[in-house]
Amino acid sequence: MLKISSAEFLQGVADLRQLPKNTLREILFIGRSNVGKSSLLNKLCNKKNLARTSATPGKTREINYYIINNQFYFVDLPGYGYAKVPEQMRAGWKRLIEDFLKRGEPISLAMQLIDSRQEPTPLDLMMMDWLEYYEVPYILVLTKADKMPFSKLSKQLEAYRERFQEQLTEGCCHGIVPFSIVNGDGRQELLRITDDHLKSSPMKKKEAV
Ligand SMILES: Nc1nc2c(ncn2[C@@H]2O[C@H](COP(=O)(O)OP(=O)(O)OP(=O)(O)O)[C@@H](O)[C@H]2O)c(=O)[nH]1
Ligand SMILES: [Mg+2]
Repeated sequence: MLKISSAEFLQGVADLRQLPKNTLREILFIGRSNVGKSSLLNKLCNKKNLARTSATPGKTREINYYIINNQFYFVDLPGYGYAKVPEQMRAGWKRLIEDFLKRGEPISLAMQLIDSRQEPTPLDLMMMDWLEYYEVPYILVLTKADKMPFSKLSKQLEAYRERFQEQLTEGCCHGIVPFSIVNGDGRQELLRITDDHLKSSPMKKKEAV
């Protein structure tokens, strides 16, 4: 089980030239604005105000790097699908995220967040296509699970499993996990999956010259 003993904000990145110099394994948090990315990151670290959360969508504009246990990064990606964002900025976002995913090696796992009460949006599906295309291992996290009665949540989980069966069996999807910051559901499982992926995808050491 992964134990998080330290978590610190490192830097915000608006441009890939600003990526941290120290290349470490990355766990990504992806999803539309307001889906609960920053909340999930805080809950995993058990730190209330590590990542800024907000009831106003579109607050996280940059790719935010957090260093965990001085060993790997949690990376909070800017949320998408916020209606008030101008078209030009949206194009910039697409380019940034696609270039970001293309880097391949440092990315151990992406958590693709979707509100448990909703169907995936066209942008969620596009993101999942990108993750498959660039062969990034990912899991679907169904957020705000506390807002659904248990029976409905089970049905929704089943529906997601059926819908994404191909991604689960032949693609890069490694699981679908309901999650809630209110009761902590899913936290242990996400920490376990994170740990597995960090262990199974060690960074290739640079050849000594
Ligand atoms: N009930 C409930 N509310 C949640 C949960 N997760 C997040 N929220 C709320 O949803 C709102 C948005 O959460 P954030 O974590 O800021 O969302 P985000 O995805 O980081 O949003 P952006 O930074 O705008 O992309 C906040 O008001 C949170 O308190 C959850 O599991 N349960
Ligand atoms: Mg956020």
